[in-house]
Amino acid sequence: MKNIKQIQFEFAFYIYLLKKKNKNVIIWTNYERGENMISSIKELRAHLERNMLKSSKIFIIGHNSPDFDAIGSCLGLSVLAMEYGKECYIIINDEDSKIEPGVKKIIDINREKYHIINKNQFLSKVDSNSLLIVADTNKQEMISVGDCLDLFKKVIVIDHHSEGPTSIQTEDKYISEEASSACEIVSRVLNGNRVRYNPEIANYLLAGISLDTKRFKQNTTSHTHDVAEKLINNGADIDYVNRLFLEEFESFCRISNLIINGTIIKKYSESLLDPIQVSFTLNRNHPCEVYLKEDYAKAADRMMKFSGIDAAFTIGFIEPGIVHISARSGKRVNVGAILSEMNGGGTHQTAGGRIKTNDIFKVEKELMKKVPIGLSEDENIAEEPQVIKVKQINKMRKD
Ligand SMILES: [Mn+2]
Repeated sequence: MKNIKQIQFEFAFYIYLLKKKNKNVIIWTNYERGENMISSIKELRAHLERNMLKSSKIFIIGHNSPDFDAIGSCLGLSVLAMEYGKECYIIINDEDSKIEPGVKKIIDINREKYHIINKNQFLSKVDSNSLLIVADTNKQEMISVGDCLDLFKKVIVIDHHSEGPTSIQTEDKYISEEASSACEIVSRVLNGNRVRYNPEIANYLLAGISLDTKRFKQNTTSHTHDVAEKLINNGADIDYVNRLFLEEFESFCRISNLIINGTIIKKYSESLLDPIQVSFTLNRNHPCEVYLKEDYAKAADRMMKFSGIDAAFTIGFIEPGIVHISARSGKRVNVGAILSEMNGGGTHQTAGGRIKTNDIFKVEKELMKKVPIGLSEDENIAEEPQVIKVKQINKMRKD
């Protein structure tokens, strides 16, 4: 019987012979977790070409809460699919409020042109000869169609993160941990195939690389710089890319200001060890300030990250005369039940509401009174909820 070393040697020798004869071979190497991998960009290009041409429809997806690298690599892959004349869709299933502003801008601009769809729309389009390409992640739980992988004839993964126990099981993986980003890999595929792409796509690919290398300060190789040069030659505008990042910074400042300048935390139960704590955020310095609806949702999400907060409400104007409430909670407070009493509603953990008024403080007061509606009867509810934390309320309300 042959041992494994002999088999490996013979295998390598046959590959060598085939390559010498100039045959286009795909090498399947045995990965440490026993899965097959595509081992070079050249093979990836051939592999993508063959599988894209064979498929009836191509679906492309990045990780949930896509960043610049995820959206940039998805758009780059769409360009390739369109080059082959294929029906192609990008699946993005996140709520708008969960997507960073710079990324959301890219999605909004390209929704029509690159057929960006959600999971429900995908379910109505997928057929038995569909291809899925996953970019910028290899983990099943990180993609919104992770529970529908059986619907695809083939799944190809293109990523630069290490694999783990929840990695997608497929024989078609190109994972290069040396690559700075998924956008770097996709750019190399496009450049190698001499696919023509417009300056906008070059911008998005450069933004992805720029994000994952912390602006070319980390994880770069000669490939990264080579690809960046080619993207710039193809019309990428560094100024535009910088402005995309600035948009995220501005949104971060807006939300942080809202939280820092206007959060009260109240204790709603008498339990000493594990009291129910609810935060109320509104701009107490400039109560009439108008924010985006997404800003309130993000502020509430951010408050929930602090341990000890069981529910978070953010309150503010979305236009003059209309006050919006965004609410998030863990297990102990039913914010949907509370907000259904305030012209809104939602689920146990996520809810919202809007009220026509100019008196935002009255809305807050009313909301504070309604919190016990969302608490379980077993809780020892305090009669007068105690304020345990007030953040930097510099100026008091004038009227
Ligand atoms: Mn990435």
